Amino acid sequence: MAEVRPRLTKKEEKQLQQLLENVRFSLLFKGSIHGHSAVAFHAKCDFQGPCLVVAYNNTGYVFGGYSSQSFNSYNQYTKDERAFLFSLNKGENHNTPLKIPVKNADQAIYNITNEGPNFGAGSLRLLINGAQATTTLNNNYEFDVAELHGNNTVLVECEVYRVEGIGSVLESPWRKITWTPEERKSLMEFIKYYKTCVYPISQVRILMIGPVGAGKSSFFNSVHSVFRGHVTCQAIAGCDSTSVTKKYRTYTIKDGKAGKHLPIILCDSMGLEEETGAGLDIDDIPKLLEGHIPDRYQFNPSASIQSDHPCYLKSPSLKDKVHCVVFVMDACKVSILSNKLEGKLRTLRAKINQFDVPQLLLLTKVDELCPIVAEDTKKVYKSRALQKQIHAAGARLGIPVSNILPIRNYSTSLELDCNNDILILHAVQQMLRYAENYFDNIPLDVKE
Ligand SMILES: Nc1nc2c(ncn2[C@@H]2O[C@H](COP(=O)(O)OP(=O)(O)OP(=O)(O)O)[C@@H](O)[C@H]2O)c(=O)[nH]1
Ligand SMILES: [Mg+2]
Repeated sequence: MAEVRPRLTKKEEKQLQQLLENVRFSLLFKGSIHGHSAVAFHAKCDFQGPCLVVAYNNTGYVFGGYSSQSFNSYNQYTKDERAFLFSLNKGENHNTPLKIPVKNADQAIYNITNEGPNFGAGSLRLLINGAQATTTLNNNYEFDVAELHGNNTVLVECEVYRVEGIGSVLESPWRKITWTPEERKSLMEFIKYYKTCVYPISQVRILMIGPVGAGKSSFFNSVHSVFRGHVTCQAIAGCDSTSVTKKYRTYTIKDGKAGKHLPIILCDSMGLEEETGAGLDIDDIPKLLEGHIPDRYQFNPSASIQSDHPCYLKSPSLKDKVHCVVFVMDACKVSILSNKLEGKLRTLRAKINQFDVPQLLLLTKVDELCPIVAEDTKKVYKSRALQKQIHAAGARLGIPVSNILPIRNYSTSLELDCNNDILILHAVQQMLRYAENYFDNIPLDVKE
């Protein structure tokens, strides 16, 4: 028996992927092997989930239809709003496939035992009298027959592919982002020229808190990288069972190597652990918020800093206080976050609320969570897996979804990527905006 190998070329597969986005095709049925018959078709293709039927005629047209619902032998119509017919264009625009969406979804597919694939009650029928197709113009799909198959219904092959991965991306993003170099530039300018609403505070202090290994230090490195123009690693990042960051660091960032300082100070803290006496001591948080803890202070997981400590800053001013808190969490760990750590984070939130400091949540490692995002950062707001994690994180920590931002830190790549930069810069922009709410909340006499 001949080998059951797809006839679809890589180029044709790519074109079909433009119509379906982030899917893989796996060959279920091949007429030349299994038989160009309704019986063989139903035996191989019924109840297989979303399928793509691909017909090849002897003048080189590759055409067919997609059903997001399983084929079956129930002798009735299957409703499918996502069904379509297609043809891989042979003309000048040969890279742009023709997609004919269903018009009457109630009659998208006609599943009959003694017939092969039948789209739209005869709009396109395949495996008729063996390797034949027929087309009928009705209201279920509207198309030009010549465009579909060049008026040639004699098939040299008919294949059915199961479409895997459908449903892992949303049709349209749930947050709109402009993914262009101009957008990247305009975000950078926004940050560079940002001025706080409170004179003489020129820099907004942002405190990053989160579990060990969440990507806090990497986030600083990422922001630094964007403004430096290449990937940097000033903050030590890495993996360990306890926090890699042991000292409190308040990082300023320059615009370029010799440029002006940006209006942000990113404060990197030790990672949180679920046990008391390990990781960042949550009693240190109010002191961090109030600006009593200086740069390079060595955290002590078993005891919070006291006012008689030689490093303790006794009278910090408004500029030394934290103006926005950013929780940092690994997107892959949201569902396995222990109840103890969740409790600790919730306690922290309650403490921070008492200081009226606005809070954001960065969900890092979105590339590890979702391979679709790993391949293309632009899909970040289309990935269902990530959307689910964002909602789950919001529910677990009691943070509104509007305050949650996905991030892909520079961790493996040596080159900057415009789309990655846009995500990072968006997060910084949000931090500046949230810090403004902190300043709005403080009484006038403190501001003056
Ligand atoms: N793939 C991927 N890896 C990341 C991302 N962010 C951080 N990492 C990796 O995760 C590991 C931990 O990152 P760190 O930045 O050190 O995490 P941290 O929160 O500072 O950790 P501690 O200082 O130990 O509390 C490092 O190996 C990073 O390279 C990301 O967005 N994607
Ligand atoms: Mg760190």
